Amino acid sequence: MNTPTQRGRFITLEGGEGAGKSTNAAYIARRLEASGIRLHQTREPGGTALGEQIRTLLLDPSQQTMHADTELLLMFAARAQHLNEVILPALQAGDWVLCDRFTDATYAYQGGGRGIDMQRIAELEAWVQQGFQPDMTLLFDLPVETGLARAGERGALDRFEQEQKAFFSAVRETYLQRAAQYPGRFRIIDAGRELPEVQHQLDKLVDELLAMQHSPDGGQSR
Ligand code: T5A
Repeated sequence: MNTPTQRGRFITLEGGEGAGKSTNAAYIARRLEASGIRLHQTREPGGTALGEQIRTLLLDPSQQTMHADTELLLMFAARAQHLNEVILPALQAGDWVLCDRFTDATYAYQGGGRGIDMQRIAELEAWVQQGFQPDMTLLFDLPVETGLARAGERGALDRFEQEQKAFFSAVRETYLQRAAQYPGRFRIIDAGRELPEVQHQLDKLVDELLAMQHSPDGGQSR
């Protein structure tokens, strides 16, 4: 008799600009894969051929007239494709998915940053995700100035990176509010520290993730 494949885990990385998500995604992935976990690394907006085209539009600094509602809908359009083409099939096959940003970023950037009504975001979330949520969200939290300085060292700024400090302060504040609202799902990392110290914090969280490997799927049935 075949044993049903256990659903994989969905882990998301969140935080402001230059928080170190991409740098540390590779670190987390190495540790999970070393424990025998089959892992898909992906990102939002993006993660599919269609989603990457939407990402190009969203980050293009020449798109100065993009309305906030258009931006919100494009985020969820890319997400619908990503969920149905990549994330849900991978989880159903028993693989894990490590995603650089997901819907918490929409609450933080389009809700906190742009000022879109959170209820409107929640309606789109319910429609696209039908209750589906990450199993764990690692929030890389750091002072806005530190993150922008790190991101700025890379050269040309994308459409979001060109925003003012007040925008990023609202993004950070919204992330922290969501972490307080969903303490079971969120873990906060002090990302303003030197890289070895950040990775020391991550080591404990990866141990916690590995402990989820053999636990029931927490009722996520999608
Ligand atoms: N967005 C996204 C929305 O508005 N709504 C949404 O719903 C979604 C999903 C995506 C943009 O889209 C927006 C948010 C974003 O603005 P992106 O390029 O993916 O664009 O943006 P980020 O995710 O912010 O990418 P960054 O590369 O800026 O940030 P990371 O990945 O957090 O940072 P990382 O790892 O590239 O590090 C940045 C630099 O800092 C150094 C690294 O070497 C690198 O040079 N660094 C450190 N330096 C010192 N100490 C440390 N501890 C360091 N950690 C990293």
